[in-house]
Amino acid sequence: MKLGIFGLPKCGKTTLFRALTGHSDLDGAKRSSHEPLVGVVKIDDERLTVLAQHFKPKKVTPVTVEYWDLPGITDGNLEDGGRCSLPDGFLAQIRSMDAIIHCLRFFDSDFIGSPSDPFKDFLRIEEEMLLSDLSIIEKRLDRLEKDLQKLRKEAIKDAVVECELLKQAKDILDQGKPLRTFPPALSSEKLRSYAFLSAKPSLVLINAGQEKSHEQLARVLKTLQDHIKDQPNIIADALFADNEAEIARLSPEEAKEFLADLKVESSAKQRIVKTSFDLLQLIVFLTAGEKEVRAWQIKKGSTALIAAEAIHTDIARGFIRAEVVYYEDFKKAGSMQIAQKEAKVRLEGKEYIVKDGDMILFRFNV
Ligand SMILES: Nc1nc2c(ncn2[C@@H]2O[C@H](COP(=O)(O)OP(=O)(O)OP(=O)(O)O)[C@@H](O)[C@H]2O)c(=O)[nH]1
Ligand SMILES: [Mg+2]
Repeated sequence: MKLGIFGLPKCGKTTLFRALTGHSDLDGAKRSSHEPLVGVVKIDDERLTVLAQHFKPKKVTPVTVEYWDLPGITDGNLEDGGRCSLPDGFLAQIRSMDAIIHCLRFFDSDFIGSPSDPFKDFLRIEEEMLLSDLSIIEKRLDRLEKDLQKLRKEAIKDAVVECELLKQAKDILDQGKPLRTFPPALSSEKLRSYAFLSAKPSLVLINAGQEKSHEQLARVLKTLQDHIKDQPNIIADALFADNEAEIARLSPEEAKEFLADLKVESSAKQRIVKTSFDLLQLIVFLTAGEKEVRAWQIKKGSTALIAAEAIHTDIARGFIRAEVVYYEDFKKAGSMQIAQKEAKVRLEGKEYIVKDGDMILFRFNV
C-alpha cells in the first residue's frame, strides 16, 4: 500500500512523515530537496505475535505500508488570489499512489506568513485538483472527438461510451464537485484508468500545533467532516504531528509512558494505518506454518482465489480448496487439532469470500 503525503509548502508534511515512519535522520539538506522521501512501515498485528508463539516459524512477515513525503506544490500569493500549482512531475507521482494523505497546517509560525486556516487550504487544493482533472478530460474529449471519424466500426462504440462518461464527469467538475461524488469515476474501469485526483482515496489530516486546544481542533475537524460527510472515498482526521514525531522516535516502552501521560491509548501512527485500511477497504488474512507466519492484505470482498493469487499465481492456477479457520477460533482452541475437532476448520472453494482474520491453508496442484 502506497500512501503519498502532500499539502501546501511548510504545512508539516515531513513532520507527519516522521510521525508515521519514525524516521529521524532527515538532515536539513535532504528536507529541503525536492526528492520525495520514502518510508516503509511494518504494521503491528497482535495476531502475528500470537501465531508466532504457536508455530515458532523461521520468519514472521507483517503487512507493510509505504509512506511517500511528496514535496512539490508551490504556493501562489493568497492576497492576490494566487493559485497554488501542482507541477506535472508531482501529479504523476500522486497518481501512482493507492491513496493520498492531504496534510493541512493548523499551527502558526513566525516563518510562515499567513495564519493557518486548514479548511480554506483544503478548499484551495481541492480546487486545483478539480482543475487538473478538468484539463485532462478536456484534452481527452478533444482527442476522442477528432478520432471518432477515423476509428474502425468496432472501436467507435467504445469511444462513444467513453465520450459520454467523460462529458458527465466534466459536468460534475463544472459544478465544482469532486469526481468522488460521481459513482462511475470509482466503478468504471475506463474512468478509473485516468486516476483522477479528485476521485483518489483521500485521507485528510489536520496537523495541529501544541498550542491548539482539543476543542479548537475538534471545531475545525467538524467543519471539514461536515463538508465531506456525503462523499465516499475521503476521510478526515486530526493529529498533533510534532508530538507524534517525538513518540515515533521512542522505544515502545517509553512511547507507552508518554502516551499514558497524554491520556491517549495509541499513537496516531496506528490509528492512521487503520483508517487507511478502511479507506482503501482492505482486510488482512493470515497464513501460518513452521516456515513462515505472515499477514496478507487484500480488498474486502475478495474471493479465496484472489487471496491465493496474492500469494502466488501458481497457487491460484492449481487451486483445489482453502482450509479456513478464523483466527479467534484458532486462538480459543489453542491448536489446529483441537480447532479441527471442534469443526472450526472449514473447507472452502474458489468463490468463498475471505474475511478479515481468516487463517488460510491453500491446497493446490501444479
Ligand atoms: N509550531 C509548530 N511548528 C510545526 C509543527 N509541525 C511542523 N512545524 C514546523 O513547521 C516547519 C515546516 O514543517 P515541515 O514538516 O518541514 O513541513 P513541510 O510541509 O515538510 O515543509 P516543506 O517540505 O518545506 O514544504 C518546520 O519548521 C517544523 O518544525 C507544529 O505542529 N507546530
Ligand atoms: Mg518537507
